[in-house]
Amino acid sequence: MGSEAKKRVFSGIQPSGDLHIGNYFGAIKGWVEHQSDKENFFCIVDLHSITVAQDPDTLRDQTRSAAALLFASGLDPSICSVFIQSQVSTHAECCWILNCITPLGWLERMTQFKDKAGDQASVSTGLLDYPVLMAADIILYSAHEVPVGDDQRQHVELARDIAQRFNHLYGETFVVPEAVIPEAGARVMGLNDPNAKMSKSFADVRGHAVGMLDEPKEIERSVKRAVTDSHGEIIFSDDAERSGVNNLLGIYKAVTNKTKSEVEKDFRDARGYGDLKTRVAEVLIEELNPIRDRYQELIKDSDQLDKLLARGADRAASISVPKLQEIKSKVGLVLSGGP
Ligand code: AQP
Repeated sequence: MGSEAKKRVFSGIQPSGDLHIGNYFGAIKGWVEHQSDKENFFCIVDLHSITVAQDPDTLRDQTRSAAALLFASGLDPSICSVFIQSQVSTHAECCWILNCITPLGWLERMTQFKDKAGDQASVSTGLLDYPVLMAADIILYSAHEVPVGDDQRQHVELARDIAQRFNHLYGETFVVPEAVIPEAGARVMGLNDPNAKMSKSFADVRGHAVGMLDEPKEIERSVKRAVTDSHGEIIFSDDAERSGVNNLLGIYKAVTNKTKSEVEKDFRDARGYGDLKTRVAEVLIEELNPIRDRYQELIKDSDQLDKLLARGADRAASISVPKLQEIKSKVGLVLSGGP
């Protein structure tokens, strides 16, 4: 198959904290597995991160760390464009134009906005506008597919609505993207609260998340502390009371790529939840050890990391700059150096 026939993929990750196994199984692992058969753009979305308060030095470190982790997880810079969102200015410019055709009500309905805004006294306009910037990220690249965890499904739906509205107002301009949600790992829940999604924002809460860079001892400790129940049976279940065990089985399934019945078979002779937790910790350690080792190498060589990111940003600009010119022209803006 020639590269022209390959489907284009765009996805992003916020450098808003330490990346965890939810980010890995919900997004990164799938990006790596399918990178050869697609044309890929993966973006560290630092502009999205500043929709909530960030310490500037910490944000810079986390942005570089997220980039190194993507490469360490197996993204190959010769076939994927990995770049930092704020280094390609088309994203913010396109977002402004899309803001002007997006009804406010569409944004006020977003559940992630409602969850994050919660009962905070002051919420930034950026937090409300988050999904429009995400729509700009995706449709600037004419991406067909957006591989994300289940929590981002509603935002991709909104990107589709915005693309369709623009096409309707100004003529065919954007590809209408599709969300691609993995079957296993689509929603990894907090180990301390299996009814809430594992999230970077709670990563400092003891026992909430397994970080992608956690040492084996920490992984064991977090998994051993995971909330379970008193039923004792190690099977998948939709029962909310059993969501802790379900989450641990889901993590095991995401690591091993086994079917549900194969996973349940693996635990048929287990002696209680102690055995389940030991095995889940073991497979996680096996999966994350080589990633952590490669990360340590990459993060040491900051010149090389900057070069890889500059290469990704150049490739991204080569697609998104002409697309932004087309958008500007369609809405009636005067282009510099042309009609
Ligand atoms: N718990 C999760 N289970 C499965 N997938 C998840 N993702 C995030 N959490 C889980 C997926 O990871 C990708 C990158 O997410 P993001 O960084 O853009 O933002 P997020 O979804 O808001 O992630 P967090 O960890 O909850 O960060 P904060 O706390 O900063 O908001 C996405 O594909 C997402 O679906």
